[in-house]
Amino acid sequence: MSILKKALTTAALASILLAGAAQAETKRIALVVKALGIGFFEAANKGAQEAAKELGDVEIIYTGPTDTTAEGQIEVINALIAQGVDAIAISANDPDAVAPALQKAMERGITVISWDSGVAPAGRQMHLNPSSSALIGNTIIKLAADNMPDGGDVAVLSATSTSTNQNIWIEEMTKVMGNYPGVNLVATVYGDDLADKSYREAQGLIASYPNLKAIIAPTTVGILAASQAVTDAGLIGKINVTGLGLPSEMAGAVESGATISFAIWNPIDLGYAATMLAYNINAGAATAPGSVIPMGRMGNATLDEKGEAAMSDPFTYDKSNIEEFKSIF
Ligand code: RAM
Repeated sequence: MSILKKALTTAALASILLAGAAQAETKRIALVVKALGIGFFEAANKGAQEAAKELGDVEIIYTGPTDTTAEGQIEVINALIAQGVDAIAISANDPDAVAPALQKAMERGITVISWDSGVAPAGRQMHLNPSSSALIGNTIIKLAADNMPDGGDVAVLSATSTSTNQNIWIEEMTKVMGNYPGVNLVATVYGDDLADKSYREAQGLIASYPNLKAIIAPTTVGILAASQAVTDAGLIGKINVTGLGLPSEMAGAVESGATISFAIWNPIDLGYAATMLAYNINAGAATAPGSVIPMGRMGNATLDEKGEAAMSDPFTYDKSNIEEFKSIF
């Protein structure tokens, strides 16, 4: 073999080996969402992709069931275990039902964290809350009460009845209802984060409670559907729809007056932070209470005694600022 040929062969071999090594080192992080087709999670995926790009050696698998069920998520988790992914970062439809499948994943060496909607501690290594749950609970009732000077009836339109995050926020909200003496919570209904079911549930509230002054929907799917139901019923100005929404989806409702104001944190940042945490835990970061785990441009997460951390405060949107944010998320 000529020297030149030998050099070429060696170079080719080396590049094949290098390519193989690079491939083996790529970390596959699955972002498991409550259901596909929800704008909030698509925005979170943008943040996850941004984190992957920044980290360089990460592939994001954005996945979830077609509707917001724990059964659907369990199927997804089992498929991810079979694929041998490196990490799973899940927003859970039920804190307990998905835990056994996630325990199986951890037994196989897969890093598991929850974000947005939590998993019971036994089923994950940590949980990232978007914000303080108490602050979110306070915010959603305040948004309604501040526009009800004479008090009156309010109802909650939530996501699923097993959704960890909405249930905690509603619980935190009811704890502070005493601060709003004239405001009565008359019902809590569930639209399952499905647009059509949420719309029908909002119609049901409107029909059942003629004195309703506000619908509080702590879900981006619910708030949009409720604002449409109120608009279609000709009740803008009578029933204010508030809660947690995306500026991109709620701009029309704010313009029409169906929604005076609503709140949310940045879902892109949340997906970015969850990805950074999954990556760093997979790389060996500790998850004992008190551990500090870096989240790239989002700073550090400090785990509390329940293995939870919070990202940032919710922000309120209304006519004065929605234009600025509706093209971002
Ligand atoms: C929906 C989902 C999500 C929640 C937001 C506010 O998109 O239920 O879990 O965080 O609303």
